[in-house]
Amino acid sequence: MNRLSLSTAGALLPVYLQPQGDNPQIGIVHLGPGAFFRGHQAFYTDAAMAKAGGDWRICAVSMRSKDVAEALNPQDGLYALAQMEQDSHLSLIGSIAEVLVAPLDYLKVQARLTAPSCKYVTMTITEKGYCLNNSGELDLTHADIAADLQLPDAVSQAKSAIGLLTQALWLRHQAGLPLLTLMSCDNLTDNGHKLKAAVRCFAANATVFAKDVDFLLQLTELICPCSMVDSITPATDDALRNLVATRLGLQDAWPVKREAFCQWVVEDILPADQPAWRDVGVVFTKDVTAFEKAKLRLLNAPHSTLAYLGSLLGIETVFDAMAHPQLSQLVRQLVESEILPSVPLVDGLNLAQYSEDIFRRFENPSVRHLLAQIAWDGSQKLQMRLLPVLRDNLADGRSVQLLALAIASWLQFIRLRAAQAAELGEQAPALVDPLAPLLLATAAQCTGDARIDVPLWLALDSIFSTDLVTHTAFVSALWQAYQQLSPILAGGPTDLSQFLSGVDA
Ligand code: CS2
Repeated sequence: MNRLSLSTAGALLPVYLQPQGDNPQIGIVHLGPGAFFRGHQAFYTDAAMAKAGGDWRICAVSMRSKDVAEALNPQDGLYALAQMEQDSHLSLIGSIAEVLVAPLDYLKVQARLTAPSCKYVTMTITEKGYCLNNSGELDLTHADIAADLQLPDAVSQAKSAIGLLTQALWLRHQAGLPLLTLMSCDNLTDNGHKLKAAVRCFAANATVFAKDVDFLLQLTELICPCSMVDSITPATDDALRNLVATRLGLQDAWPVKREAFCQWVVEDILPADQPAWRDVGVVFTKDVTAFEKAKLRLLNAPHSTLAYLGSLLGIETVFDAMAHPQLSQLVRQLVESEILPSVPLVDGLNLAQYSEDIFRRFENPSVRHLLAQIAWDGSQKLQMRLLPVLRDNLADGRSVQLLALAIASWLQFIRLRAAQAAELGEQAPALVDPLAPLLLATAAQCTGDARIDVPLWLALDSIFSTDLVTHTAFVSALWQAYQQLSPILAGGPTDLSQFLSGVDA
């Protein structure tokens, strides 16, 4: 079977890549070419070019791994996107022109970022990729940031995305080119504002840039719109590769699958020269904050809760977790009684219906979304998904019992991973988290007794800040939930009814 490429795709090619098409140039660089990006921003940009043309092809840049580059470059950047509902809809996405690997192609990456034709940088680098501390500011003590701040010039290889972006902005400044528009497409609250502040903070502290007053001043003009991104995108598997081969008759090394639902809400501050995203369903609005909060609290918070509690019960996917009567009732109760009251109203959006629709999406049998994938990077994700709700509820005197249960289930999940590592060695599922060494070292001191364990966990000030650690309502709820979960980890009964009955009205 032929491999997918410009020469084998024929009529499947998007119109702008057809022989009579515009053959558009690169106008966007994207950092973090993961499956989510390829099912979301790359999808919208593909549709925008098909609809209205423009030089908006994407140079995708991987900050670490060469896997995506090795899969897509032999396919001229082409790949299939499957929208998984009852019948899976397949389309060919042509918006990615090439995939570069920063550690291997650094100067080429910088050349793309400093090209006059490049206008935008979009990014999906995950919560940890911004190297922020638990107050959401650039962590100057983060190993990658500390190293990048000391780089002797603007072309030496930076490890962090923030370092790479600041270098590119400075090189454009030196060349008299306009700044790039930087678009965070990650699940962070105030993602655009945090990104802008991080770049400015980096520039003000970097040996190379700190004295360049003009540049620091120009960075006050940097455009970094906030955005809310949403589409459930499980990891690619061989079943998908086979489906694509059967349906297209071409071999695609790395297709992508997601649910049909897809949403992008962007703060309406982009320069006039922009891809026709608003013509293909992207929502532009003055204030994205309420949308972000609604999505992070009503989708991502329950997702993480299902991931940790479900993993403790030995459940594998979101669909299976929602089919577990007690677990689905528990997560619905968490949303109804503790999360929904903390979500600010969104114009034109019925929050209760929005939440119900999200549970429907979790119950989609065609989307096999592994809890283990959602469980990654808990130390970063909780800062955005659960701790802000917890703080709001503590401040407003609302219940935090189920929120504490969600956090306790994450702590017990870390113990589960530690126990699996001790038992299975290399075969064990890894604890994927930038703070894994610290978390596993803490788990190693734990016994399952909340009196001993909870103080150890709360001592992790890179996760739990003083306002939470000193709040008795939270600490006692966490203590209680942790104590009730320990038997499950020890192979005891997996009855969750104890958590359902204890909930304050
Ligand atoms: C998930 C998200 O992996 C995770 O942490 O909660 O990727 C989620 O599927 C997306 O945010 C949905 O838009």
